[in-house]
Amino acid sequence: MHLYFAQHRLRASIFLFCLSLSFALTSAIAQTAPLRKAGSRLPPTPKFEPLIDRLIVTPHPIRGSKIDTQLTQGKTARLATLANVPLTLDRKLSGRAHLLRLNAPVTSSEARAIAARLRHSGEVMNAELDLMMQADSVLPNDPGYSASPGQWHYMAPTGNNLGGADLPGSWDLTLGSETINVAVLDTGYRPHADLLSMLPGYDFISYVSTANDGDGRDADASDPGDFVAVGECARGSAASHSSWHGTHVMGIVAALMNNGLYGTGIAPHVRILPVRVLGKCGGYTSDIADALRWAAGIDVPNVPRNAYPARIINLSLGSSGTCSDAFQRAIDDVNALGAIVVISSGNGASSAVNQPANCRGALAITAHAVDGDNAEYANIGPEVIVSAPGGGCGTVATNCFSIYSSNGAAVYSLGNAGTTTQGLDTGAWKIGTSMAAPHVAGTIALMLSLNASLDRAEIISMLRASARPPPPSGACALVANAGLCGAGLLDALSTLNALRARGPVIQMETDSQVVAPAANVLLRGSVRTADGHPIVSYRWRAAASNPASVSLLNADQPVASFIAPALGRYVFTLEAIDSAGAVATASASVRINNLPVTEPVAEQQLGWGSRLQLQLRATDVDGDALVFHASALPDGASLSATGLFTWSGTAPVGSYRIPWYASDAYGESAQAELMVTVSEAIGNTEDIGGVGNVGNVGTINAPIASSGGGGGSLDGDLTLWSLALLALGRRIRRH
Ligand SMILES: [Ca+2]
Ligand SMILES: [Ca+2]
Ligand SMILES: [Ca+2]
Ligand SMILES: [Ca+2]
Repeated sequence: MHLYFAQHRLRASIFLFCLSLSFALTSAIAQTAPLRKAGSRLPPTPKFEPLIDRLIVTPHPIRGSKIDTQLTQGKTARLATLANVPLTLDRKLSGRAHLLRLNAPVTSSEARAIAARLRHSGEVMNAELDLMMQADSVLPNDPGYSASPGQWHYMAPTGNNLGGADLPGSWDLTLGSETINVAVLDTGYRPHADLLSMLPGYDFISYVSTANDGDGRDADASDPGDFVAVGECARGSAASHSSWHGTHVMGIVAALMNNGLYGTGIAPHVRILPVRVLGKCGGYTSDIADALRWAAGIDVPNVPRNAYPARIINLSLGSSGTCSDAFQRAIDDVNALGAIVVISSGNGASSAVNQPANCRGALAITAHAVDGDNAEYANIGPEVIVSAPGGGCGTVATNCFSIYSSNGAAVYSLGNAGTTTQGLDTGAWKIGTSMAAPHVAGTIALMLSLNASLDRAEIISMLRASARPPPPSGACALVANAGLCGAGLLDALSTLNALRARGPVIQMETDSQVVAPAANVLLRGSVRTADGHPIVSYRWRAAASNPASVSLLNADQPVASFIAPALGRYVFTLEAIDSAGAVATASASVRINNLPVTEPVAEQQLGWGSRLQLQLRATDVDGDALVFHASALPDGASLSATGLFTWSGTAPVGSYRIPWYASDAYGESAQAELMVTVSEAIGNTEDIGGVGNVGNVGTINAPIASSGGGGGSLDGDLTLWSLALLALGRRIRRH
């Protein structure tokens, strides 16, 4: 076994030598191992939200006010008309509430719109979704988490999976805090349905040919793809598809949990700061060193200051060689600010850790397979802190290929279907030390969410002390490798338990609130103390970066409060000190959300059979994106999510009141009514507008058959058509 291992490392060193020659001009490459054995066990890629088929509706308490006290089948029918969906009364609940059923499940966003229509009708006091609650024990429902082999790399170590990072128990303590920022220096990000919106990052790639986005450095850190043709990176280098490597790494840190999509991340509530440093063929040391400093909040010439400094910086990249001076000085600078730099050890199958993971002050992370054995590709060395799941085959496995399904499993996270430029969202399996590093970055994010006062040395010491020993049959148990694999296998739950033994930790019960202006906002931290050490002091403080000052009530208690200002996002930090003098701090964020405001629309006149098209408008002082919707639209009318209302007046002559809504991202809606009078007018009423001077597109008198969007011109055909419709219309109206 030992002999095999020695030969293996020797072969790998020759390979590495060739690799470093072919990449002589390229400083750093993403450390995803090639997916040589990509299996067929992909979990299904869902394209839907969770489905909802029940609503809880509460009538008004006092008789005589619209729908009161008790729902009946008749009143339910009226609500169905208002909501514009079939509804049936299921049963009466406690506290005047009633359970209504939709006749078919709808997506949760549709269900929210239906509930909003009922609330805004004023007919009932409240309407809300009958949501499935989760047990306090957090087990993700995301399909990619539990599909076989699923996200084995997060699970508790058991059976054939000795490599799991032991997250499920950790998630009972925290899912991360929205106030913890994790910078990911990588290929940039793809906007993905399973990733929360990114913090405003930066693209540090100076060289246009590497950048592949048409220019040098810029403020858009999205990933345009890093596909290369044969010979593009070096003479004879292979072609490859776009990797979407950064999106995969970000998904491991913070993919959303319990949203029914893909898998989950380790710390789904933390925010990702995307910093783009890798493009076609890799990225340069000069750009990466600048990006390291910027990510931590240090100014870089000709780049706007980073408004969201990160405590944790993940680099899943590197190249062979000793730590360059440029990297060492950048890491020294960010460590001095308290930032923690987590770096993959490299995929050279070598006993030397790549740079910059081998720099002083970096947390070098090697990778292991599902069985806990050091991965066959993973570099090891004295700089390694711990090993984390990277997938692939273990080093000592002699028949990994044949038992791939249990021993060679890859790490499941987020990807993109595009082979060159971007395509649709996907899940993706990848293997490499690139995947191991973000497991540690995510775990540190959980630690800092429970206690942001921890310093680098304490974090390293807890990660090491709580690591599990590597399996005795694996490469890291060999005498020849003593001291080269770090302290063992990452164990998130043991690490968080070590954190709790050290002193108090804070579970922020109001981690991230959205409130209305002038609301009385409660800030609620619950503190878990270490044995025998009660808390002697609490102190809430407002962050210096808040947009305005607020006065905090009960700032020396675990629950403080303040009155919400008119606008903006506020951060507050709770500090708790126990009787042994141990300190914990944690932060909570509060976003003030205002209702959207609709712009008035003048009454519209529509000749029967003509086509009305107009842009409805609304504003949101918070800058939220708005979604338009309507209930009970007349036949032939439609309203797009962007507010484009279109109607051919084929309903009977008369006046129509059409309620419409604009909703922001937090489910707050403004209601307005569009008044349309359909008249018998013959000919062409080239009138309308009615939206004042805000760019309405007016009424277009055009044949329905050519309603592709252009304005109609009054030509002979149109006149004939109008007359024909008029005749048809009269015939209909006689019935
Ligand atoms: Ca650019
Ligand atoms: Ca860019
Ligand atoms: Ca998910
Ligand atoms: Ca808003």
